[in-house]
Amino acid sequence: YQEGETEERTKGELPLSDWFDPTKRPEVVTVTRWEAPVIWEDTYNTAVLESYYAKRRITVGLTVFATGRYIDHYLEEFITSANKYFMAGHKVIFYILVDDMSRIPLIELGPRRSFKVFEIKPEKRWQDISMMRMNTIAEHIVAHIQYEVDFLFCMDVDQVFQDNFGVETLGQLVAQLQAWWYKAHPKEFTYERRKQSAAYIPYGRGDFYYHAAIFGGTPSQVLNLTQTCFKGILQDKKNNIEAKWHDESHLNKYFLLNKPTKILSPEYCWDYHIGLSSDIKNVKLSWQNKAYDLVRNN
Ligand code: 2GW
Ligand code: MN
Repeated sequence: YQEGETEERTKGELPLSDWFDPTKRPEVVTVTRWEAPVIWEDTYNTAVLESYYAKRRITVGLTVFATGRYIDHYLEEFITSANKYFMAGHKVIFYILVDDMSRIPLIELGPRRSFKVFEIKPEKRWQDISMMRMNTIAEHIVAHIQYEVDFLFCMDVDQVFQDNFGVETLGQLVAQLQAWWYKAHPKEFTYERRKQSAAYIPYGRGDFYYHAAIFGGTPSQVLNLTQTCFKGILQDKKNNIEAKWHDESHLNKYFLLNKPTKILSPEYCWDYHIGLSSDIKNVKLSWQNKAYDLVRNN
């Protein structure tokens, strides 16, 4: 395989130096080897970004899946907090995918926010629930999302927004650093290490351990990502192998070969169980407690 930079990385974007200052956080990695920004609190200028995006009248999409008990456990808090903190002031469309329409909570959204609900068929295994999202997202991008939004994020439902998750996160292809691994050495990353899997990454390779709980970009970039990951998932099924962390393993392989044009610091998806860290200055979204006893029955 060949690693390459994602094409058109800065097409139509505000020049990085106008709003991003990597020297503001010298204690953490703020620029990758391939010169993509890693967005940390204090590195970005919100005023400059907001005036740029106000003129462009952007719409941002956000997909979220909830099946089974995840509807009652997590969906309401996720949407309620996103309503408040996700792209505040900008037009947002929530794409909510559930296996039971009748259990959608009643949610009042603020101005410039709307939602579309879709029914998906329940999968028997939780691994398949997680992995099938790649296919469902791709299908919805092709069918309608590509005509409806300028940027799209795809997120896990078991998390809650705590503060502004704003336009500084927008880009062609956006990846999230996994909070537990952002300081680890690549040889420790829990990538898929078996050659038989499409998600295989050999020891000695890999840049970061990315979290599948948040990824995004333009609809065309997210389409390519989700289609490619799903192809890998299907190939693995044919070969009777399942990657260690399911869709997340395939996502990490994708981002190895297609470098993200922007990376979000763990402040954008923090797990408070890690404990206090001086690197984490402003938590924008935090993991919810896992109700394993309730939800993981296999
Ligand atoms: C998942 C695991 C065990 C039992 C149930 C489920 C489950 C997941 C479910 O019953 N219903 C449901 O809608 N989901 C969706 O799949 C939901 O959107 C959830 O956020 C997502 C991923 O499952 P989750 O959040 O329980 O898995 P995590 O937090 O351990 O996720 C990481 O690893 C996953 C693969 O194992 C995914 O890559 C995920 O994106 C990662 O954050
Ligand atoms: Mn999750």
